[in-house]
Order: sequence, then structure tokens, then C-alpha cells
Amino acid sequence: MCRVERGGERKCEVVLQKVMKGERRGVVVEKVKSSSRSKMKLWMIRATTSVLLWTCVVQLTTLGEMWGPRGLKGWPSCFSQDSAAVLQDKVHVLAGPALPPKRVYKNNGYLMVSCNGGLNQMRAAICDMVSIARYLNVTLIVPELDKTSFWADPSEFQDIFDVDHFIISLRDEVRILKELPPRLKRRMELGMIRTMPPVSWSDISYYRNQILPLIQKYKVVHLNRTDSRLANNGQPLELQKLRCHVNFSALRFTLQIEELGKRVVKLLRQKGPFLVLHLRYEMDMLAFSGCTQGCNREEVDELTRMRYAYPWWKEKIINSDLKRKDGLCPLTPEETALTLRALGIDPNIQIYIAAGEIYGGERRMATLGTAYPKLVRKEILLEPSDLRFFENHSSQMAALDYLVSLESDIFVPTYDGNMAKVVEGHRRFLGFKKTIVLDRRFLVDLIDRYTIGSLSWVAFSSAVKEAHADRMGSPRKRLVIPDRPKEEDYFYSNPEECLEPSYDPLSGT
Ligand SMILES: *[C@@H]1O[C@H](CO)[C@@H](O)[C@H](O)[C@H]1NC(C)=O
Ligand SMILES: *[C@@H]1O[C@H](CO)[C@@H](O)[C@H](O)[C@H]1NC(C)=O
Ligand SMILES: *[C@@H]1O[C@H](CO)[C@@H](O)[C@H](O)[C@H]1NC(C)=O
Ligand SMILES: CC(=O)N[C@H]1CO[C@H](CO)[C@@H](O)[C@@H]1O
Repeated sequence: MCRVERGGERKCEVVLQKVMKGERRGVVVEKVKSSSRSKMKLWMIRATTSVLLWTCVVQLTTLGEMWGPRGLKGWPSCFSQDSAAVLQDKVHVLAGPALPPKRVYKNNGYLMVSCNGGLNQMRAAICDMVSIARYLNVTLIVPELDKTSFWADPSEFQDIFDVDHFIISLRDEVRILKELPPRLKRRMELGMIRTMPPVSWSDISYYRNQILPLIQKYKVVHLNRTDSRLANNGQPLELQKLRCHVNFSALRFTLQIEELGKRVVKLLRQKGPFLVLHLRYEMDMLAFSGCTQGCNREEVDELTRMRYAYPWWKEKIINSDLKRKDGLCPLTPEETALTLRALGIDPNIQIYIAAGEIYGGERRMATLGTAYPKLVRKEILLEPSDLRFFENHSSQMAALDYLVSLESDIFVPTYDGNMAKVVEGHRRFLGFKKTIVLDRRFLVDLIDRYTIGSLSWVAFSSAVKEAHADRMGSPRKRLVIPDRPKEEDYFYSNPEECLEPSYDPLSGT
């Protein structure tokens, strides 16, 4: 099979880089001395390169099977069984795209961005910003992550993502630097650059016509908000493809996070299939949304106080019941248990809870734990020493959950936040892996009818099954609603332009 162990690939890349540097040094030596000795040296280096390349190929082949197809650039080949072609692909990956040629273009200036929000919102934003920089022919500075959001995670880009891979794998598209050149840095310190939030849901033409002239004038523009700044639809096909390429291939987590993720997946796999439940029933979610279904008096008070305490949670007076009936609340753990049973999910399946601390703790988890006794959390699977590194770094914790979610047999988010959307899209990309996108509005209505006894279990279960038959992450069109971008399907939840097998641009009307 063509699954590639990521560490192996990375080692090869490093080796290749070293070899290339060596070769370059060899050429210089040759020019200076022009002696046959240096030619000999050059020949030696070439020979070593071949040996190393071969070693890498062998390593890649033996290390197969272990990790998802993400590691391979030419993913479609991953679904073919032809191992000869696969091997060829690997040689190709090593010799070519591992270090794509730099794109040569006239640089129009520099773009700095500060992302806002949680990890997955930032992830999507990084993809948008790379694509925008590519289309404006500017140089992108490695994005700054949000350290002041609710999660207050001090992690930098390079604490979460493999920054060198990010820069190198995109160099055939756009130049990315870790920081501004010194001259421009001084300009920034003197406040001589332009800082602004771009208009939400803009077309690329906005960036070309409004932002590019500013970049040309000030040399550096700093975009200080990045959430949903690029429209979902109506963008050039190449731009849409680049958004995915960044998402699925240029952005990968640091080795440390990847390895821990791999370990969690392995521990789960040893015991059979597993479902990842993104149970977004955490204190911040409930305080922010005002959803208090099933909470006691003290809890409601606590959540309300918290909402009032945060100035950027602007909506203060919330009617939880109405909001829930509109499908705008995350499912509670109890509602989730009923839903999974109604969908016919095997009670013996392992359920990995991808979430922080569940609000209400054991009391609220009891029903789910009875319905699905094999509930696991990373705190159970891993040693405290493994997790200590992640403490107070919610984004790194979220990265771990992201990896486990990608690999699961079934992924079920209980709320349509950014994690749910980005993972859903990524799983489509990995071959339409099963993701159950719950119709919460419909569900809470059914659940209420079942709970008061006006619906039998059989009727309830079949209604739930029927309503979700079409919501399993299989191929479908992204919903487009001109002028109401907030209500249409999010680009990253169904990046259909990048899902080669089913995408046919001619039938897209
Ligand atoms: C970017 O560069 C390409 C090729 O170098 C050129 O065709 C294109 O017009 C440039 N775009 C902008 C916005 O400068
Ligand atoms: C972004 O920059 C503008 C202009 O400098 C400023 O008014 C605004 O408060 C900034 N927003 C954020 C989120 O920092
Ligand atoms: C994490 O934060 C808590 C509370 O802010 C603090 O008590 C703890 O020492 C921190 N842990 C680490 C590893 O920094
Ligand atoms: C892993 C990877 O790079 N996958 C693909 C991302 O999307 C673009 C557009 O479909 C493809 O060209 C890449 O191969």
C-alpha cells in the first residue's frame, strides 16, 4: 500500500536538502580550484545522493501502512492498488515536488496577517491568506496566531505547524518569510505600515483592487482580522484549489503533535473501530451561546455571569429554549446519546471524546456512558507526562483532536463550529470518510416528542435515520446563497473543486 510514514518522508526531505546544499558547495569549490579533486568530490556527492535516495525509498516502502495518506502529495494514487505505480510515485515525490521550484514573480510588497479565533478558524484563514498573497504576487510573512482569544493560548505558528514544511512546500506558489526584512521591520516599528481588517466574504477582486494598491503604497499591509474574509464561492478555480492545497498538504502539525496523534490512533485501533465525538459541550461554548438545556440553577447563573463578563460576547440576553428549538445549540450529552442510539451506532464501539472539559462533568456524561460504555478521552489513553506539554496550550490540544478525528471510522460533531467544518471537509478530501452532520433543529423536535412519549422508539429511530441518510459526508454540491454568505455552506466543509473524483466543472450550474 502507499501509506507513508511521515517521519520517513521528513527525514528524506532533510537529507535531500543537505545533499543539495552539499552539491552547491561542491560547485563553488569546483569554480575556485577547478581541480580534478573537486570533480571527484562532486561525483562522490552525486553517488551519495543516489544511495540516500534509494535508502529513502526503501524506508518509505517499509514504513508504509502506518499513517494516513496525508503524507503523500499525489494523494489520488493512494487509492490505487498498483504498488509499482505507487513506488514510482514515491520516487517522484522525493525527487521532485518535495522541493518544488520557486515561483518567479515580481514582488508587489509584503502581507502580514494576524489570525483571530480558535485553531480551526485560524487554519482556514491561513489557507485564505496564502491564496490571496499568491494572487496579489506579494510576499507573505508567516501568520501570527491569536493569543488573546478566549483560549489565551500563547502558542506561535511554529509551535503548532511545521513552519519549514509550510514555507518550502508552497514556494512554487508564493514566497513566505518568517519575518519582515529588517528595513521594513523598522518601518513597522515606526508605525509606517497600514493595519486594517479586510471586508468579510470578499471576492479576490476586492483584494486586487483595494488591498493591492495599499500594499504598493505602504510596502507592507497588516490584515488584523482573518475570519471569513474570502467568499466561499465565485472565485477562480485555481484559487479554490490552492485553498485546499494549503489546507491538506502545506499545513501539517509539528512532529511532536503528529507523533502523539499517531500514538492515540494506534491505541484506539488496537481495540477495533472508533467513532470520534466532537462533543462541543464546554463551558465557553455554553456561556457564549446561552444554551442551558439540562443545566441546574447554579450552572445557569454561572454561565450567564461569564457571558456578561466577556465584552466581546455581545449577545447578552438569550432565550435558551428558543435558540435550542432553532437548532442553534450544541446537542447536550444526553441528546447525543439518544441520537447515536437512534442512528443505530453499535453500543460496543469505542467513542473518543474530542473536546475539553465537559460542563457538568460526570453528572452530564452518565447517560452517554451508560449507552456507550467504551468512552475514552486522551487523558485516559495517554500518560499525564505526555499531556503536560499541552497543558495551557488549547490549540495544541485541539490539533491532537483534529488528527484523531481525521483518522476515525466515524466522525460526529454535535455543533457546527469551525473544527466540525474543517474536519468534515478534510475527511471528504480523504475519500468521503463517514461524517454524520446532525440536523439539530429537526433532532431536538423529535427528541422532545420522544421524551414526552408522543413518539415510540421505533418511530423516533426511523425518523432520525431517514433525516440523516443524506448527511453522511458523501459527495454533494456546496450550497450557494448569493448575498447571504453566512447561511451558505462553508467552503472548507465541502471544497468540491478539490474533490477530484466527483467534481465536474461542466455540470456545475
Ligand atoms: C502576478 O504575476 C504573474 C506572472 O508573473 C502575472 O501574470 C500577473 O499579472 C501578476 N499579478 C499581479 C496582480 O501582479
Ligand atoms: C485593526 O486595525 C484597525 C486600524 O488600525 C483598528 O481600528 C482595529 O481596532 C484593529 N482590529 C483589531 C482586531 O485589532
Ligand atoms: C497552567 O495554568 C494553570 C492556571 O492558570 C496553572 O496553575 C498551571 O501551573 C499552568 N501549567 C503549566 C504547565 O504552565
Ligand atoms: C495533498 C494535495 O496536495 N492534494 C491536492 C490538493 O488539492 C489540489 C487541487 O485539487 C491538488 O492538486 C492537490 O494534489
